[in-house]
Amino acid sequence: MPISKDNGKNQYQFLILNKMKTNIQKNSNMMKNVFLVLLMTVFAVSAQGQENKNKNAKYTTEVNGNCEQCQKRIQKAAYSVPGVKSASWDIATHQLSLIINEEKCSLMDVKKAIAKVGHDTDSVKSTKEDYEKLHTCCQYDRL
Ligand SMILES: [Cu+2]
Repeated sequence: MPISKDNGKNQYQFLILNKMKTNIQKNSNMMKNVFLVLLMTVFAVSAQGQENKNKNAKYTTEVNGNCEQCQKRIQKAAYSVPGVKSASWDIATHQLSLIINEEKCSLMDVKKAIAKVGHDTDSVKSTKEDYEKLHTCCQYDRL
């Protein structure tokens, strides 16, 4: 009889140990799940960040200027900005057509570079000094 009594006690201990084991397993599974969810969130956020950036964003924007020399100067300034793939300024319409990689630059960066060489854009204007550095034939009428 004492044997079976011991057996009963051992079985009980065994059951408790097993329950503890499953609890530990459940907890580590839960930790794995929490980790996976965190990982997926990080991926989702970084993927979204890149989705918003267009590698071939097209823009048309107004830039003031006069002649062929202005055209060269404006286009050269635009191409000096990393990420500018195409820049073409029309003498007659004053429209600058751009294709830019928005992972590397923004339209604002291009406008700043153009204003720096003396040409006013719709939102970024040249300083008086930068404008006056232009050849007199290139000094367009400022609005
Ligand atoms: Cu000019």
